[in-house]
Amino acid sequence: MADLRVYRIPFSTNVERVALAAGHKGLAVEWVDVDPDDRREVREASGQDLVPVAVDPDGGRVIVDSPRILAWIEERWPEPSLWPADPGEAALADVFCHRFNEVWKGPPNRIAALLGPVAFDEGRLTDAERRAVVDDGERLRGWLRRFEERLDGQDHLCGASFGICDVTAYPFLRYGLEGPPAGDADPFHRVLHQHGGFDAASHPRLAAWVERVAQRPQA
Ligand SMILES: N[C@@H](CCC(=O)N[C@@H](CS)C(=O)NCC(=O)O)C(=O)O
Repeated sequence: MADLRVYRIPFSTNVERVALAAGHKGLAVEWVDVDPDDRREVREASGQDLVPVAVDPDGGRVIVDSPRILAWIEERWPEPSLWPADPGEAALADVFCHRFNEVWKGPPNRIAALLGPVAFDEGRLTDAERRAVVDDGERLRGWLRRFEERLDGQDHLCGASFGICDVTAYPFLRYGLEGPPAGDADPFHRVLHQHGGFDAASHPRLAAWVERVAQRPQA
């Protein structure tokens, strides 16, 4: 029997967080593949449309929102840990993840909303919208420098070991290096690559970190 059941859609960044966390802990996940254009199954299970949704097969507890799912996984299967053992470091890791979710995602989300899900045509933007895209792109690229600095002398965002900061950030930052894979038409991922792109020459430590985390097991 699987340790947990998780609803997913293809190429979902937030689902990949759960796959990385479960892989780290050696958990068996029963994946429920959902048609991105037909969310009835997710809605019936959780009362909302977004994935990931995790279900505890024993208790039937349903958890939505990837940060909550990750916290639940850590509580239920504490070893190997995703959070640093030192309480102060663990608190800082939480601050990082909160900021990543609440602040870092802002610019690419705003750019994707302006460009629209299909058209992706910057030519039809007003001057003010185009300036907003430029500003948000600069913000995103500016923050890349901070990740590069953070990785000076350490292999992972939380410190020496792989942990919750890597799980939280990798599924998004990877698009800066790699670009969306074939079949991934999500405009948000395209924005991450076009406006937050980097390579081994511009950001060697960040690029090496993407390659390193890509080797991690995923459930
Ligand atoms: N805060 C939620 C966001 C979940 C979310 O936005 N999921 C995306 C996939 S990564 C989704 O289901 N989007 C709806 C859609 O693509 O139609 C989390 O972290 O799990």
